[in-house]
Amino acid sequence: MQLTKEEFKKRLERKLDNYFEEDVKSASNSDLYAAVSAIVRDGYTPQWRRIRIAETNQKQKQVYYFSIEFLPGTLLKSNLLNLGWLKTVREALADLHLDLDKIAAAEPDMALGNGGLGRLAAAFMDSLASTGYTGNGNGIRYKYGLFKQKFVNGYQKELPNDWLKKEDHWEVRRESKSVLVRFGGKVNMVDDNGWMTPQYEGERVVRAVPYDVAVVGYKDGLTNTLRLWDAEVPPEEELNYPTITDRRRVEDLTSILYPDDSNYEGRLLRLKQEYFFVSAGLQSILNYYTKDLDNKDLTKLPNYVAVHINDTHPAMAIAELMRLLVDEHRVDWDTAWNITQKVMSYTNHTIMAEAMEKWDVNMMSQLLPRIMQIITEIDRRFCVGLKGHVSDDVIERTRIIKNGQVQMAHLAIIGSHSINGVAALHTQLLETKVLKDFYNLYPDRFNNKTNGITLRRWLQIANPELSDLLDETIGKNWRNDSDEMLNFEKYYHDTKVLHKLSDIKLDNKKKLAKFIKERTGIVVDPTAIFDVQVKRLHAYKRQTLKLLHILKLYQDLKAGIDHPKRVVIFGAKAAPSYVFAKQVIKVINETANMINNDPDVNDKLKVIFLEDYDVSLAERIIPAADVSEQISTTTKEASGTSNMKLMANGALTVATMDGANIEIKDAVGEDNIFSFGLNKDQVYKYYAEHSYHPREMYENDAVMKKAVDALIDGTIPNCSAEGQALFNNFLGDNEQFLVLADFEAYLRAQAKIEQTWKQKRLWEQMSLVNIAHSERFDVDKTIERYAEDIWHLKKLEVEKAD
Ligand code: 26V
Repeated sequence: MQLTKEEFKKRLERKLDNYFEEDVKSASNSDLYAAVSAIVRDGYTPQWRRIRIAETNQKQKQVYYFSIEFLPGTLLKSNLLNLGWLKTVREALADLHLDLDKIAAAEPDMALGNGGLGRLAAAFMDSLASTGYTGNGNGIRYKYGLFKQKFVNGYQKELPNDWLKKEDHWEVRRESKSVLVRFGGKVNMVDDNGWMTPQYEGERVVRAVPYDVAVVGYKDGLTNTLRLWDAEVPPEEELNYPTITDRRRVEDLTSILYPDDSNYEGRLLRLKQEYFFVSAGLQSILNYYTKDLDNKDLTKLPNYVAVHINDTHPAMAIAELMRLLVDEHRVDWDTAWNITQKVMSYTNHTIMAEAMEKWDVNMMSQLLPRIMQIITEIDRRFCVGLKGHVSDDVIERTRIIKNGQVQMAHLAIIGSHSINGVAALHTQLLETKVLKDFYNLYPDRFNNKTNGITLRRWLQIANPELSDLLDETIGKNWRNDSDEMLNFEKYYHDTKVLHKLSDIKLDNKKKLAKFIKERTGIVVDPTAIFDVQVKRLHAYKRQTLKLLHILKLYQDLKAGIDHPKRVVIFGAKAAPSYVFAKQVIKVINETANMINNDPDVNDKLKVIFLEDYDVSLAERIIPAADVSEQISTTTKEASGTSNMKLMANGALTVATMDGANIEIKDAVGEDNIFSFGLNKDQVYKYYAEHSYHPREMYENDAVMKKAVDALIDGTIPNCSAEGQALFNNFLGDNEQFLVLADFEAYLRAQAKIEQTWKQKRLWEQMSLVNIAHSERFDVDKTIERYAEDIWHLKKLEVEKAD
């Protein structure tokens, strides 16, 4: 659909007049945002409808991506880009003396996710639409997104993120698609004409109302749907919810996103949330299948429907589909199980034992009595099926219900035809360590799908200057076909291109420096190394290792040992209940304060911890990064995705050989990455032999000792308790993340970074190689592999509108 500048201006005037009785000169950025987003909506709505009709007519198989988190960030610019309007609109606004970036900044981030897992789900949505597959998201419309982070005296404080305050401009409430979800009560099985049917007594009924968000594919892509469910009191049940407290309890179901992505907590509300969106999603799929597609033969369901379980949070989908098939559609158990396994597939996103979901049998029985019965039956049949074929030990280790708990990962694996990890190493560790027993049982179900990122957002939108340089050198088609980015490597010796690359980076750094000044009051030098670590705060991600490096640099500078100028930039939220992570934030903030105000350091080193890291902030930081910190303890980071975004923007990676870092190294070659640290075998050896004795390392390494002692010897003001906590943690024999074991190697890698930085041309060349090879992590490639290997999808054929 073409849009000219003049046409856009006309529409803008009309919208402003209709909505706000304002004109272009008087309207606020927030008014302008509302008007421009309305024009965008008008732009995609006809196509959205047309595609839904085409889907129903062609009866192509569709995937439904079930995820308890979706983290799209803002949508205005990405919808403009995907409609092919971004440039026109930017220019038209500029003609009117308006700045698209300022208008777009009025959009609140849709932060319905914690980190990697939620962001990946959003990237998959964008990619399915862009590559032409019919893929629907199914999730929860949280009233409050991930908390807003503030620092008060260096401590993290959490504030509610009321993103719906100003109403969301993209969602459409689809009341007609509402369904009912039942909780609690008692269930009795009664014989109804020979079919054992559940009869419910005293259950609570909640109405699930979908809010649909259009997912606009790039250029000639599809317009798909992200369906987010809200909980309401059903109008016909109002008498059962007489008090405000009763009603609030229903609405609370979808009010908050759990802000923890590290520790499993068996909270009833979370279990309710999981069942709520799973049941609503599956009911809506079956309604579509039996009514819109008019298909009564449920054995054919796997030819039309794939349901993907994003981590274990939606794993109850397996039991709920069984319930719907057996109880409501009267399909016999074996047939229903066959259908379920063919429909379901599951991705694992973490190997951290403490994040593995296990629900208490009693809790589940009370909240979801019929689901618990079904899971018990699945478990029983699983054990019976294996008896005599494998040892009883294996059965005990793999069964779903153990020690009064339901192991959600086991349910997900047993009920799916595909189980994948998110990077080669991660999948390998699932197969050989964490899920070894299952791998022995079902080797064919396991496969790897390395994560990807949407280059549309992280290059085209976040870094338009670099995108233009790619256009000028390799031509524009990389925007449709990322393979072509490899041609950028041909400019390895092209001085002009290398200069341009460094000019673009400097320009992005100036913009970030300005932003840092506005936000923090701190002045940073854009010519310094911008050294970036952006990700959730976790012990395993080792922001602490970076902290020790900072302390070492500081001590050097104080002692007159010179280093190239460096600005270390952190962005990280800690789960509100994660004490250690919050202590790390406090110590980093106090360290930053000390260094940034020490005249001896003479601006050679600055430490900036930006508040409230989210997708929008990532879009500012990542294009300005020189160094990408990917320093998790090897074996702990399933994949990582900020590593890919930073690489695509020309940052050089300093990395342990963990997660997708290994694949980055494979792509760019040893010489274009700074790799360091323990390998997986060394890490496992420490664990197996209990041979990690950090105190010895500390006693025997004067440099390490000095850096670590800074935590407790009064060097860093105002954080003696937190400093002591970190100190004790590092020196304990049971410190799992082996921070001190990697310290020396990390310093060496950083020294190499400094040397390379001094060779400007080499740095630019390495940066260029990284940009060129980021094509490997284009999410569209990841999606093609899911579509082909797991979901078995074909592309939808749509006629062009004009
Ligand atoms: C786990 C849990 C467990 C306790 C309950 C709350 C909760 C909420 C979310 C999660 C999922 C965390 C897992 C996660 O985000 N994993 C990240 O997934 C990325 C995408 O695959 C991957 O790049 C990161 O390496 C991985 O840490």
